[in-house]
Amino acid sequence: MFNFLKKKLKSWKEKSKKKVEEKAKKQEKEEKEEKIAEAKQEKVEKQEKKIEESIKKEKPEKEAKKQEIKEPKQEKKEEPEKEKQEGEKSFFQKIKSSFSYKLQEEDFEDIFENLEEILLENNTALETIDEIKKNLKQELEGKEIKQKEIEKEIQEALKQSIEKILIEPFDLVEKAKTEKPFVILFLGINGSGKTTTIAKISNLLQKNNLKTVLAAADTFRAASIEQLSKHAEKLKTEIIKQHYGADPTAVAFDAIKHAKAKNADVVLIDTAGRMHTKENLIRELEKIVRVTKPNLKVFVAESITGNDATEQAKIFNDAIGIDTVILTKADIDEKGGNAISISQITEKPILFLGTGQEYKDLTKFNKQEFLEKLGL
Ligand SMILES: Nc1nc2c(ncn2[C@@H]2O[C@H](COP(=O)(O)OP(=O)(O)OP(=O)(O)O)[C@@H](O)[C@H]2O)c(=O)[nH]1
Ligand SMILES: [Mg+2]
Repeated sequence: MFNFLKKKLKSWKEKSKKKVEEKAKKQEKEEKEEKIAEAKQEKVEKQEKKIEESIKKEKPEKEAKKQEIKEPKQEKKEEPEKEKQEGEKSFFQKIKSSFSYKLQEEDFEDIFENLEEILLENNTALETIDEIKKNLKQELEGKEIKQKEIEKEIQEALKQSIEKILIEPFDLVEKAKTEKPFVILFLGINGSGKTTTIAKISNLLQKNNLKTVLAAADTFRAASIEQLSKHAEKLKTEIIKQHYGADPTAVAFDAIKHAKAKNADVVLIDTAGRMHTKENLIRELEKIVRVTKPNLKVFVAESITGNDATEQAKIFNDAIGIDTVILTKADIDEKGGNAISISQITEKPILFLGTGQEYKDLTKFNKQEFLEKLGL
């Protein structure tokens, strides 16, 4: 999962480190040379001053010599010499240990150019890349970076930049207990994994002692009612269905009525992913929302569909308003940029990742785990 992006980001870190390190080393060398030149100049000036002073003193010294007073000249000379040596040593050590590099505008250009390519290649939307770049610059701008820590700092900055975009999800099981029946509407384009995800969620809720009712409100696609019925049978839960072409809103409404009568906890509404036109589909979903007033509208998207998933999320979010996202097929997604883009564009949390075709293949989305998977 997300291995391709992980590998790419690793090489980005190394490349960025190299580039910045080269510049930092050059700057360190220049600074050192400048400081050495300054120190030398200082030394010359001091010596000149000394000579001047000794010339000035010469006259009264000649008179003093007459009195022949012995002075411990040698000892006096040695002490300041030693001090000077130690002073110089610590001075150069100081330059070395305290040197840190401040990223310049051109460094950002280098870092961003490479990063932009990688993120684009990994299904991250342009708008999201801009946000990451903005965050990254904020993290690194003006920061004094020790040479040894360049890679670590760059990695940490990218981690923070993506972390800022991702939203920690809520606990679905706990949330589902806040109302009875708790109504969840699943929406998304055809084939994204809605029906399979409904079965997985029902399984999870049932395992947590919540009674579910499935609503077969995809009355458009042939075989969709059978598909959900099979899941209901396997999961030993109830399903409310009608015939093909029936009004999806009526099916959903019936399921809620049934749940109330049977004291069920959660209603899971399956919807069509395609109708005659996209406008038809959106209008139908709007109607279901108006009538059933779901507690949660879950957008189901495929992790692997490139930038399409993000665009669809935007369309559904603008038209219907989604509360959260489930990203399916993460098990076969090596890229992972969609997770970042969808979070950034919808500003809604990713609740789960679908990680296979079995009921158990549903993993709660976790920001830290996701970042770790990307090697951050
Ligand atoms: N590998 C993998 N396959 C999945 C996952 N979720 C769903 N699928 C598969 O994706 C295909 C489509 O899933 P469905 O649940 O039928 O998708 P849908 O959104 O209901 O499709 P429509 O009813 O046509 O709109 C099926 O073959 C599922 O088994 C997942 O997390 N991982
Ligand atoms: Mg379906």
